[in-house]
Amino acid sequence: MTPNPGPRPDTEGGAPVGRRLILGMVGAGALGVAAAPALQRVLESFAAKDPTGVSDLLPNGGGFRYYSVAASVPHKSAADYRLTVDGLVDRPAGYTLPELRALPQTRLVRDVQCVTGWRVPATPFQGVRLSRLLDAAGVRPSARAVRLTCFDGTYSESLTLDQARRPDVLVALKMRDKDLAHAHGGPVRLYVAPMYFYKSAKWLSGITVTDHVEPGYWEHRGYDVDAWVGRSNGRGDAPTD
Ligand SMILES: Nc1nc2c(c(=O)[nH]1)N[C@H]1C(S)=C(S)[C@@H](COP(=O)(O)O)O[C@H]1N2
Ligand SMILES: [Mo]
Repeated sequence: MTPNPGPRPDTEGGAPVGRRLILGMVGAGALGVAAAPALQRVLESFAAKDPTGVSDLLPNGGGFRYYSVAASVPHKSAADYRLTVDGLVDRPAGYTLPELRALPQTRLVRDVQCVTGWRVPATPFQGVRLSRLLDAAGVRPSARAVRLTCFDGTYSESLTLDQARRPDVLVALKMRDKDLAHAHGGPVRLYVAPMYFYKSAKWLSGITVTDHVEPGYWEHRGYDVDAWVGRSNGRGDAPTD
């Protein structure tokens, strides 16, 4: 088993947009930049532990934190969203949102875990198995890995082909039984249930089959490519189609 990498310094929200958003939520922008990190930690620990459910009323409530390494991210609708599948495949493809919605959907309920320590229990995600899109594309024998790219223009992720073919890895269209909101990577994000949440690339736009693992954004910065959360996560109830 790959060693659990454990909690990391909270650098993922380092993009100023994350802090601006949280400050904006409580109307505390006037406190200034110096106070922002400390205030963010207080708000985050409140949101993570909140027994009252009040944080569910916040725009990114319910324990989730908004992360984006890109300063701004375009909005894509059913009219202009495309997911391309290319690389070492026999049949490259481009899927529209209606086409993805028309494919068989898989719903999983697992705990979300970020390496910086926050966790959201029992969160439903739903979408198309990545393995289905890979099978439709016809993966060539020389293929070993998958590279995921995002329409934020910055983030990327990677999986080995074996990881990508797991039944608990989805091209997700819904979270908590609602269409994925833009803040959570909508209209389409990757959802890698058994791994730390950084593997779940938001604003997914490309799936490229490769002959070796190309480390993703955070992996270039020291995170593990194999990001298994632990034995118990992702080994629970069987997925339902
Ligand atoms: N495109 C993109 N995807 C991303 C990230 C990001 O910055 N950009 N952050 C990752 C990390 S570290 C986490 S914990 C989750 C956060 O998802 P959320 O914003 O829906 O809570 O998204 C992951 N996917
Ligand atoms: Mo994360």
